[in-house]
Amino acid sequence: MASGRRRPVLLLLWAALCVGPGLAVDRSNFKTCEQSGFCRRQRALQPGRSPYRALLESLQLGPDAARLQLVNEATKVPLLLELRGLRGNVTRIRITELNPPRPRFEVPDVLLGDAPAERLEVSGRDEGSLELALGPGGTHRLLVTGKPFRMDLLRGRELLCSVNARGLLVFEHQRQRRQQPLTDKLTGWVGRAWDKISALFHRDPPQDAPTEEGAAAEDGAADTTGDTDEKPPENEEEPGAWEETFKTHTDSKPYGPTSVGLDFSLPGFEHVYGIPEHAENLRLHSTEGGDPYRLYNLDVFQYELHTPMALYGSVPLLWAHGPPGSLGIFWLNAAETWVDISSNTAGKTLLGKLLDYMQGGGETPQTDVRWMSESGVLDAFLLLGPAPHDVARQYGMLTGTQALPPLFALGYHQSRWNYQDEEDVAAVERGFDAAALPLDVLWLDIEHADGKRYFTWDPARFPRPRDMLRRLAAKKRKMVSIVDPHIKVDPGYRVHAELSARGFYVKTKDGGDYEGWCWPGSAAYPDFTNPEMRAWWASMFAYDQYEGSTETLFTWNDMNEPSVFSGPEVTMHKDARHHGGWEHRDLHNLYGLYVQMATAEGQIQRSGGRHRPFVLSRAFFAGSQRYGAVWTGDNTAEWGHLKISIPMCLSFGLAALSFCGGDRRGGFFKNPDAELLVRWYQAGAFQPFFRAHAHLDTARREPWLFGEENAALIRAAVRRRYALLPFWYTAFYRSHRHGLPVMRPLWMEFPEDSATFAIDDQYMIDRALLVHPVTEQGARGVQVYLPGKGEVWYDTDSHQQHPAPQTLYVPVTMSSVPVFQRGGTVVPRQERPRRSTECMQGDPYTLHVALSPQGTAEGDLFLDDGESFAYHTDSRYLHRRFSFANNTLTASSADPRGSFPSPAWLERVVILGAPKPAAVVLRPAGGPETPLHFQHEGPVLTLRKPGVPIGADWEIVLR
Ligand code: NBV
Repeated sequence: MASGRRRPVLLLLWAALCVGPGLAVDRSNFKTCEQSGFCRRQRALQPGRSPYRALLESLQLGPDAARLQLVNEATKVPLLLELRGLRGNVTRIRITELNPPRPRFEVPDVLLGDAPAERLEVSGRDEGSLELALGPGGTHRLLVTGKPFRMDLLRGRELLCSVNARGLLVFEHQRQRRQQPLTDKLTGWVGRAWDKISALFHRDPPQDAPTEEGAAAEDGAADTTGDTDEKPPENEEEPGAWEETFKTHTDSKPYGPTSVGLDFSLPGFEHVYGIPEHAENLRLHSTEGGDPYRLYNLDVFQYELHTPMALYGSVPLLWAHGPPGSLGIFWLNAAETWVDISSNTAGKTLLGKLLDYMQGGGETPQTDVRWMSESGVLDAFLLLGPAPHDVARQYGMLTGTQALPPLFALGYHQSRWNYQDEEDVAAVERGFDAAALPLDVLWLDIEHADGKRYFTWDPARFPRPRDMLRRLAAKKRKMVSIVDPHIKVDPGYRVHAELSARGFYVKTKDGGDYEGWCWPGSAAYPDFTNPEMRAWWASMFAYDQYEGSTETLFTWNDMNEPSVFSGPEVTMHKDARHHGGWEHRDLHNLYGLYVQMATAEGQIQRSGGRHRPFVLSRAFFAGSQRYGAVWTGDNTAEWGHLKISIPMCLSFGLAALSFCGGDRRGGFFKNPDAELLVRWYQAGAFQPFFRAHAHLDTARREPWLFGEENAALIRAAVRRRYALLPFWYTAFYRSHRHGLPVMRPLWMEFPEDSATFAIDDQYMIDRALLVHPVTEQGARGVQVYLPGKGEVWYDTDSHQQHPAPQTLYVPVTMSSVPVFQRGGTVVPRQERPRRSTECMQGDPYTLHVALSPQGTAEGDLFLDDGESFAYHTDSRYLHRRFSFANNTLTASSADPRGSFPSPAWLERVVILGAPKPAAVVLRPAGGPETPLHFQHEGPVLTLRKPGVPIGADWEIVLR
């Protein structure tokens, strides 16, 4: 077939472009704020007096909201301000046009439903302002000032957040187009002519065109950025307001300028976090003097570190944390968005701050955040905490929590672009068995499909997919195949024929099917925003539709930003049309979420609603946590990329995306050396999604290819992961139930310890383990900060006890991954090495009890069948609690609603920090007391074979 013939040319091109030194993003493919019309317009507006006035006399108090009008004193256009106090300490601020000539886009399918609102009461009023009481018993107050419009949110007497205090509210109302400047006409004409030429070109492309870089290089050849900095005369529109060009692409903007923006001032807060996805430190930097952080889902080839550039996914949730507590700002807008951050302490050294303090306190630290979005309404939620766990719960209440993954998905995944054929798959699997390495899932990338026609198999390489899946399933292993959302335009391809016949593709502004260039060549893009299309897509996962699939085949959605090689910034034209007539501009950041949603739904349906899905997605938005896992995209085999995977996953976690990981095992691009590979495995084993993946042109790198010594180090890392699976699974259950991230910044657990606020090379898993992976080449030791005044930590290798707080130097060898268990916690483990997670079902448990200085500990264990929804629909689960106090370890039910007939039993209890007892006895509930064998060595007391069922109640007493 055509793409088959082209393959050698493509491969050569890839090889030339992708290997070798000096890989770097081509920044010219992506807009800066200056090149993005609305960002430039908004940023040109300096802080000052806001032109907006709140008409206080227009206030109407309804049962769910307070409504009042705002008016722009320059344009006289009225806006509607709606204020809601949502149950659970959340304030919602919504601003839209009072009389919109055309409805503006409001983000659907992200909020779980209308969160119950509390009635707001007027608690004070004078000529220029009014005060609304919020929260139970009026704990919070919202002071609305009329002229200029401003809002101050107070908790008691403490000011938490001011809105529009810097006067940066922008609401570009819909309008009639005024006189068009000649420059615009000319650039528009050139752009449209070029679009027509390139449309022709893309219908009949040259043989070697379909690469992302190819598209990029082609773009670079004709850079015709049309916007200028000239200020338009009064009666003309700002250049670019009604039509914008970027490189060779024209964005016809039939509705003109429609952007929205607002500033939030956060007194007392010096540290802000969140707004993934950026290849950045956890703590966000001031954007003064540079570009704002950008949220616009993009396929960024060979991304760089430490830039505010957009990446594959976006969650417009920002966290502030500091002495006032924690606070979140959730900006619900799916259009291109930029976020500016400034602070009065930015750039000041610690010494500078200290001097300020000594000279009378200096200024109160303050961070200012400014959001700017291209279209839609202004809809912001203030999550008022006050503790970090509260903010996480509040966000979970609004957008949902992490879907509980099937247990296998927490095991180890082996991927590569590409495993060549069925024999290659079998050989790799045999390799894992021979090397005694656990493995749960093997992955197939785009080459497995017939000419990149997803939902099919290459007949020569994968002639018997069902048999292949059955062979894997017999070993209790699964497979994931890739299903991308770009669909090959080929009338003989059933998926395309149906999508086009049903009118399910995204349309161009002129009403035809939108086509772009992607892996299969000319491709069209299903309109995932259309619920009917999503239902159809979901039906494609039925076993008789997706031929060759079985219940052990799961899905990977890649390129769903969506990636369009021939489109502006390698994505879809903003003036493309979706269901309901909405422009792509309005909902760009939602597209990827919908792809994952429809795919997950398909997997659920194919099992008759019984089984939990597993779908990995590259693009995401707020709410994506409900549909599966995400990863950090195409990283590079460099130490910096290994290091950045920690803060990236931490900021995903803050956005409720707990199921996150970077491409493990050495990075996607380039070839890692053995040291980097081993360190990557060790770090990956302690991150939620644990997958090895590699680019097509990299050398094969299955662990056994690096010699026995390195294979042994990797084996140890992977086995360590498997031993901790009960702990991971329980953490995921907590994340699912309560919205708490699995992988957490230290400050989430130690919110008062300011030494933790900027740490992002170590983190907590749930509340019990502190991990500091080795991410430096040639490291001989790492500095680990152990937080918590009056607490203790136990090194999980040496079991040595360390008091906190302190910074501890931990010497490391190639086998070390510094992990500490917090005193006062219990960690459940399953310590028998097995082939896969399914083989561990029913295996006995070991409890690691780490005592606090007070001699206490608490922990839990969640278990179920690991695959179905029965935990939810039929309460088929066990949630056990273990607590240690007064020399007694007690097992009880953490949730008596659940029951599950697990054959598993308790094999061992390891107690850290206990003095040597004279005797140890087991008291099963209702049974006779029996003595237990024990061993006491150094700080470790080991109790052998309590032998009680894991679901039973019992006590173990140390005498
Ligand atoms: O499908 C091929 C790759 C995939 O291996 C990778 O993980 C994705 O992030 N895909 C991107 C497309 C091409 C990348 C250069």
